[in-house]
Amino acid sequence: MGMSHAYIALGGNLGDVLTTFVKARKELHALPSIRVSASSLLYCTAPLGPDGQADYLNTVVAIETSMTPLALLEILQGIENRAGRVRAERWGPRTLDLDIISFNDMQLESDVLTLPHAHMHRRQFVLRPLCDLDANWQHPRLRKSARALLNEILQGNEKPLAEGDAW
Ligand code: A4P
Ligand code: MG
Repeated sequence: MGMSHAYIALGGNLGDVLTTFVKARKELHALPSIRVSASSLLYCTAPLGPDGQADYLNTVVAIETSMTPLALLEILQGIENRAGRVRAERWGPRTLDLDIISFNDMQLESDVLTLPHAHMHRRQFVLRPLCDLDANWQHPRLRKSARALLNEILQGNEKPLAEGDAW
């Protein structure tokens, strides 16, 4: 059985987000086809998108899986739904968002799945936790490391995230 390596970003800004993250990580790890191998620190981040929403919590976990990317996406959507996710406005508040950041060094652009995640290289709330886990991770299309992508954002004068916490 071939094992793949993937990074999953967790985000949320509604309800008890930390408890939701802990539950989601447990649900993932409990699946026979997924092993959660590492968790980054947990960051409190200013909302990107419509004004007036609460700050987000963001983190990234590393997994080993025997699943295909599409099967993994379905599993993640099931976990989001059980966490009370309601899809309303784009980039609006949510209890739990689970995005596949990368899957091996696969490059994919389909209606349902883009790999690596289409916006990951422009988001500190993804790159900073990813750097906790592997700053040398290479974006397969941009051919730049997570650290280099994060440095580009910081050089554009975006305020660095506050220190993260273990969870
Ligand atoms: N989809 C395509 N590629 C992927 C992928 N790599 N991983 C499709 C997961 N899903 C992927 O997502 C819409 C569709 O994207 C899915 O049906 C899937 O087929 P969604 O989760 O239903 O809707 P969404 O979350 O509103 O859209 P999206 O694009 O995931 O939103 P974003 O871009 O993730 O933005 N601010 C802070 N500080 N922190 C955050 O985490 N998150 C968002 C959500 C906005 N602002 C934020 C944060
Ligand atoms: Mg999403």
